[in-house]
Amino acid sequence: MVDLDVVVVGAGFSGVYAVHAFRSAGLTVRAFEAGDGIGGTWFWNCYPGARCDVESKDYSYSFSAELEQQWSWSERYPAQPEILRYLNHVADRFELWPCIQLNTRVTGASWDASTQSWTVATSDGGSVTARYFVSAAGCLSEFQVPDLPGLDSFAGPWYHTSRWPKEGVDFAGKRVGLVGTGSTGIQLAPEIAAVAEQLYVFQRTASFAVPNRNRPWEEAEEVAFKSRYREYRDEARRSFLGVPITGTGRPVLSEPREDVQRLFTERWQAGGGMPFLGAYTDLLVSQEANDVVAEFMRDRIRETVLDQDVAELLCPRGYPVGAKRLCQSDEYYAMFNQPNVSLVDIRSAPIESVYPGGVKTAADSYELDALVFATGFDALTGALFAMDIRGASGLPLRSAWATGAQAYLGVAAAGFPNMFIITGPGSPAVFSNVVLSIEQHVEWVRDCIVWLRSQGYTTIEPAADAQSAWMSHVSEVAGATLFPRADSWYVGANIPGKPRVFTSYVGGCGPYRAKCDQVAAAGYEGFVLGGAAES
Ligand code: NA7
Repeated sequence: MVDLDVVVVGAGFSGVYAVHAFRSAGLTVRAFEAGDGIGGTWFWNCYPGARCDVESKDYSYSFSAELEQQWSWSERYPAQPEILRYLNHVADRFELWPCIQLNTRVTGASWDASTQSWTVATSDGGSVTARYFVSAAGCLSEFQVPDLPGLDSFAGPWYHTSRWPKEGVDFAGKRVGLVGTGSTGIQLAPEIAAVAEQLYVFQRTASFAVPNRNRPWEEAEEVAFKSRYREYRDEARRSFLGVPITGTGRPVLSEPREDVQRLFTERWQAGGGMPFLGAYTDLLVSQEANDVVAEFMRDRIRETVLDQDVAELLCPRGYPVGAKRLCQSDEYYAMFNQPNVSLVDIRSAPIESVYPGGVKTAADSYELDALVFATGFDALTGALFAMDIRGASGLPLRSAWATGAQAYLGVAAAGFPNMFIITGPGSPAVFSNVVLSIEQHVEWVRDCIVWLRSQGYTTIEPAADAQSAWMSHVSEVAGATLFPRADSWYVGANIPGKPRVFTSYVGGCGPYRAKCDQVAAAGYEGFVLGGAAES
């Protein structure tokens, strides 16, 4: 006898919905969550300025029409506290709390072939057995702090944005160093600059950022999108990014220059990254086309930042726009016009060490009272490797994926029976409106488990050849784009020693969903099923 049908790791957007979906299908389920609250990435990343770069009307569950109608988002782009309130509302509304165990980290999970079940070990010393093991641990959970000599000697406090103190931090009158200028650093910097005596932004790579143009939702606007929410969600499910975007449908290189300038300007004024890069068909596949949008963006930086030396340093070069996650901010570039903000180029003069009073680079020393790392995550695989996951014959996941993650459809891995990964490597997750991608995976896994039961199967795992064919397809599709051309977390370049592999599916959410549905309709084609004989 196993304790549960399903163990779920994590209670962020994925885990919360997984609990609801599995329980509604009649399965017994428990989610273990390391935090003392639900929310996952939105629980941990509570630094000032944390905000989603997908609009709230999109970045929200679509599984319940009533929830959709009754919840009101206050702003176009939701801030972290509001997202957390939303997730807690969902947990209350659907009475999910009895199935969620907080303050409990899953430390390991091993497959037992004799009982066809997983034994899941937790940080409280406990263990449970379950027929299915579902990771909803998220793509951006394991944060990374650079290994800087002397960091331990720093006299002031230092923070990583993904473990921000819940009680907040008072930087008033302080000299603060911020390392990292990705989406997180760009959101946080203006908040620190608003109160600190001095902010030093240590930049290794300049980022492209489009404006948010964040604003409150007007009531009329909310009524309008809610009046056709169901149709809108259907369009979103079939769309490329999980958000319906209207582009010209034409390549930028074939357009008259004035038209291009006009359209980019319109979209720049309107704000948001997806409509901006979705304006033309070739921006993410042709370097020449990408150069057009890159130069437009660099011009906006030069226009905004008064000191042209600083502006040039802020102008990203050397990688295509969009090949690193496109950042969004209404304030970041203009912040450099404040007298208390300095940009420090650590590409030409890297940080050499931290000393009790500050940071020393190859060129200078900076006296600091506090240090902040917005240095990102061991993405996609980090949270999975943080657990000791062992599949058939005790095979560690770390070893199976030593040269790069491998997952059939991005949802299951050969050698790991009855294990599913919500938004795993090989899926479109991080290139999409991830909430819709989460729903699609959870519903697909739920339907799969229900089907297996109905057919009397007790095990499922991908066939190795189906998995390698899928990963080859993932890589082929990516190879036709500019995405693999940047040193980003998409390819693992931010983690020393991590194999450089691009493992996200960039063939579009709609086509991906169709493929998953087709696999299911064909009796889970590409999977090896077991146990029917014993039923
Ligand atoms: P990112 O996008 O990985 O950005 C991390 C930033 O930290 C980036 O500017 C890095 O520079 C910098 N970094 C990382 N390690 C170092 C070291 N050792 N020294 C100096 N600078 C460093 O993480 P975010 O948290 O901003 O965003 C992650 C995702 O969350 C984002 O894509 C959205 O999807 C939401 P680099 O570019 O590597 O030179």
